[in-house]
Amino acid sequence: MEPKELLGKITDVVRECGEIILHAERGKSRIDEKAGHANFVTEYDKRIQQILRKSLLQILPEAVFVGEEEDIHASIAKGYAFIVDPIDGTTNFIKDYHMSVVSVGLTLDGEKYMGVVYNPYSDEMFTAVRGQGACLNDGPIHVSSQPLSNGLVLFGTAPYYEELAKRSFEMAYDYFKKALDVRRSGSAALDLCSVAAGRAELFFELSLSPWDYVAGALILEEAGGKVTTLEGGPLTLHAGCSVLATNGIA
Ligand code: 2AM
Ligand code: CA
Repeated sequence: MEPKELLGKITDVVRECGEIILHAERGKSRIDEKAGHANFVTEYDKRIQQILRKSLLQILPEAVFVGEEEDIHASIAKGYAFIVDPIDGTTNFIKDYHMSVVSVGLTLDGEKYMGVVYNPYSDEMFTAVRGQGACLNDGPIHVSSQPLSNGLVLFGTAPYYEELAKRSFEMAYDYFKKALDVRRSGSAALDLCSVAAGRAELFFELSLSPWDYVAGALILEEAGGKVTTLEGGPLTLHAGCSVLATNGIA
């Protein structure tokens, strides 16, 4: 299938899932706590993941499917693999904070190939195909050319690993002193897209999972940004790692 056709089919599915987030019946969503501090899952996370699994595998039946709400350890080294977060920003969703996205990454032979991140609250569809640039809705996007001193720093607090909290806030304080200000959205996928769209200059979080960053990392790279672990190595796509994303200058 042509990349453009494939991307179109994926964005159609993701948009439908965004509608479910928008029209979720507040209060009817049963909340379960997963392992770790502030690590929640709702019926909607599970329901949207089921829809994504069914619809995405209809588009590419040969693909492996890895989703946040299932403990799947399938190999992504060969062929296509969808790496999916049905709701990135689940705590925001529970609080009705309007800062949650659907994130679908597609890898090919273990490399990032396509990324789709949809914010239903703002109706913003971020997309990228490897080697073809990144888009927001129908237009191309590019990272900013601002230095850190004139930049916004986004960060995640890795809230389910309490032992990382102190270091997260120390780093945030260091960046706060060097940059214009800091922000914390609660969705790593959205933060990566915000740097990609030139709305912020840097994002970091000490521990994330592949479904939080595969799609957003490709979108950022295709928008001209740079993303590595905090140590400067490549992000791992089969297992979690830390994330440091910049516009390439900050
Ligand atoms: P979520 O909303 O899909 O759970 C918040 O700091 C960021 O970390 C969000 O993108 C959040 O995704 C993600 N996150 C939540 N729980 C996590 C976990 N157990 N491991 C890694 N990342 C997680
Ligand atoms: Ca999630």
